[in-house]
Amino acid sequence: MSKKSAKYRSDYRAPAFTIVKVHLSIDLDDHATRVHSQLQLKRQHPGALELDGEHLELLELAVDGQTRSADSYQLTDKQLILNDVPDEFTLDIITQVNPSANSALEGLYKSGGAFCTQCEAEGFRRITYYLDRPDVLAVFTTTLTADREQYPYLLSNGNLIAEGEQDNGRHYATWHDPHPKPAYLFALVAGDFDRLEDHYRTVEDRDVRLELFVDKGNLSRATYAMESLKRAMQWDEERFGFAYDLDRYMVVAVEFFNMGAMENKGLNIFNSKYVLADQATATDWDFVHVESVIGHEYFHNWTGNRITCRDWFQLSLKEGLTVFRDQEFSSDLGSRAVHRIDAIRVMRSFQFNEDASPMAHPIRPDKVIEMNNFYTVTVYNKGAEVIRMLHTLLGEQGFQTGMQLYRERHDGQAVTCEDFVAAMETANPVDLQQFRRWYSQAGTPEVRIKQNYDAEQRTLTLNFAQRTPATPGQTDKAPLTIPLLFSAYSTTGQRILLKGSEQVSEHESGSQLYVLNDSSATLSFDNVEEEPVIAWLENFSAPVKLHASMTTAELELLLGHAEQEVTRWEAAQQIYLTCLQQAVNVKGSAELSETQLQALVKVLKAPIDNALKALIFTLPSAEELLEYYPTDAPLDAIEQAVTSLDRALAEALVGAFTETYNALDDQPEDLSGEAMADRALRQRCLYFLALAQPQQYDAEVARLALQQGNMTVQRGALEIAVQHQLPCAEQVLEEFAEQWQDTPLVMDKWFAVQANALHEKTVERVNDLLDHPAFSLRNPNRVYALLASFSRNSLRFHQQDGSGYKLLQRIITQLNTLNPQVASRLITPFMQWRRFDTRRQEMLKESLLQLQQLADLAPDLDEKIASALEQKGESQQ
Ligand code: B3K
Ligand code: ZN
Repeated sequence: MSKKSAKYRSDYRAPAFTIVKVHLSIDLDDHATRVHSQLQLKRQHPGALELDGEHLELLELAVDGQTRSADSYQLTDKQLILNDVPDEFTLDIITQVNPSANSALEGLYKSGGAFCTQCEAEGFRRITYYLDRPDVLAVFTTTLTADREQYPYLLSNGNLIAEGEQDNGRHYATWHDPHPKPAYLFALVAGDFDRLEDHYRTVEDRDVRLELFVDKGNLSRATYAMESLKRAMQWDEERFGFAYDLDRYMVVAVEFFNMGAMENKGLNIFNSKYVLADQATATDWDFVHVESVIGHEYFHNWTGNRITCRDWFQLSLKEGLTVFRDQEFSSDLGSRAVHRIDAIRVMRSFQFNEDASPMAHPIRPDKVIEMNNFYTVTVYNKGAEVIRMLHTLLGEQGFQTGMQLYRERHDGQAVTCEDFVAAMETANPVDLQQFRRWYSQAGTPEVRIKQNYDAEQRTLTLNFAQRTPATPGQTDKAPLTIPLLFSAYSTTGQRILLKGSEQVSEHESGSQLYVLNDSSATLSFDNVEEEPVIAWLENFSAPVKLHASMTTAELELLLGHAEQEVTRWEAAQQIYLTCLQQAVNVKGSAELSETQLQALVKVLKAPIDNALKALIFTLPSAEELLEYYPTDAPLDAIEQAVTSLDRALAEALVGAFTETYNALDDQPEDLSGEAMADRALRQRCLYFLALAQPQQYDAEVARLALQQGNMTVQRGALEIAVQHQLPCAEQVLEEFAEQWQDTPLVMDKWFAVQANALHEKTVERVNDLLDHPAFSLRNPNRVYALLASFSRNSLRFHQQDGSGYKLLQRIITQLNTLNPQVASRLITPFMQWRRFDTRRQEMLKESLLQLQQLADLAPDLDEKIASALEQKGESQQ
């Protein structure tokens, strides 16, 4: 087994050489693509020239035009090393690769009929030998040659500077990108597409040609992405002062792609899932994500491309910041509360889980074996929360001043997270020394708040304590800077300002702000008329777990009266969670009290955003509940609790749900926020109605699931039919598949709905679906739809008999050689094996051990399995 060795952040060394210019000439062929790379190198430090290269066949090598024989360099399966070279010289390298055999989808590969690339993080080394590291910035010129008929479009980064015909039916195009960039931002695409063109005039008066390339026949499904792109360009100018810097911006949608999308300079490559959208085939959720991913990749042009990372340990420098930017973009354009709730749920359902797992890492990791394993919810989403805390502490204006300084200082450079924080600190009157710990410490901090009111003295005392549990390799945690946004209310629901403490300020969000810095602290307030009800951690102002024991009466008050929408939602979540936990503790059914039910009915009737109502009526998932049981997780009791709470709510509120459902118009064509909100609420009502009255709603659900025109409605009904196992379920599944067999993105939904189902037949069903003619392990979207969905369906994955484990182990084994990145994403639920009962622990561990024995175990899996099996408490360092 060839083991990949670990790299440490502290070992960073600048390279001996830099590459000033690159000219790539790529002769595209399905099986034997030839790459001629001409590099202009310049020495920066003493040492040999060490080029990275993997899965390449070296055909020729010349230094300043002189061919080098094999004994003048060292060649391994990972590197090409030249010892004896001048300080400045030209290096010509000719290599050959086989794109058709590339099922890992990293480097140059074929997606359907098109050639495309994915170079981040370390894929460029699968195209040619190179200094494949983000701190080497070069100016790229790229000439592509390919068969004219099969590949009419030849695209690469920058501006098109030449094109022409050859006499053998082939043609060529030369692209030049004036902005120096690291190799991970290189891209090429060759294929036959439908093309959508538009223009955008920047605030700097640059006329930018916008082009979207999609598979033939899909042009009408590209317009939403194009409109989103223009909105993103304008938003970035208005809110951040960043304008686009090339005359062309191209987006290509491909079907085979490991992730969401890639921000290659001037030539984004996208998973078609985040480009193609029309009402008939995409859900409202899809539209929202198309806009946010289009925005995300566009925003990288400044945060990632113009200012890039010095090394991959700094990934959050560009990802945390860019996620924050895309979240703000979505929030400025749509409902801020709805987007915030979405982000909070990602943190609680996935990031907290990662923080509690053997792969826990700080947002800026210290040790990496396979970089692809670190494109995580921690680096991305917790990274964005860290940026958001800075924003909370500095305010919008202070934050933007810091951003401008960051740009002035570092435009055109490859920098570190420290450089970012330093710019924020210089631009503002603030000391961020302690705040920096968010970059180095892993784990989810826990904050405890105790409230004491002395009615006689009219004083209020608040006690705070924070603690971060140990994570692998980090046993002692220091206290963090934790911004706590809060609002206090009187018992009649009036807002009260807590005054008299210098440590509390009024924040621009409307909440009050207290910054907890120490491991424990106390705040006192005099002249407080009555004991207030305090909503803490408003807007999830820090990525922490909060323990502030609230009574249900207090939560009901916040649900009904809180000014901030997110706080109302949070109160509902806490009410549900309390019920669920009580049920789990007694291994019984969950029940809601009469006053709780009344408070919820009031919400349904209140004049608030229907999208918020829909979210309030989305109960915490089994996965969220699992977070509260770090050992010996009581899966059966959790299942009983969540299913019984669903039913209790459904049965108690039939009347209110019926009324709401009937009052909401169904406007399938409308994409406004309001129409989306109505659909979301209708879907929630129908979910509960079909649960309470399956016979009565069977026909309605079947009709909606099969009536074409609006995929939100269709998919929603399909999910209800399958989830509740309505009489119509099988028939509806069959007909839905017939309707959509030629639309891959819709078929993904069909697979996912079945894998997500909570009922016991799911494992068997997923097993059967592996043999479905539309299923393929080579298509990541399909694998994620069926198997990532299943792996996140904790109750079914952990089914007692171990059948879920066996199923996923078998798939990971196959993907280990086929596509290690995808395999590695699927292993997540095995990582937490220590959290379950002895029997499950044994089975999960056995699967891990068997996977570890695979003859050609990929480093992606090797790294995760080794950390999962490490003795508890053993250091990862
Ligand atoms: N930067 C890419 C992710 C690349 C992942 C490589 N395994 C997409 C994004 O975050 O925008
Ligand atoms: Zn990104």
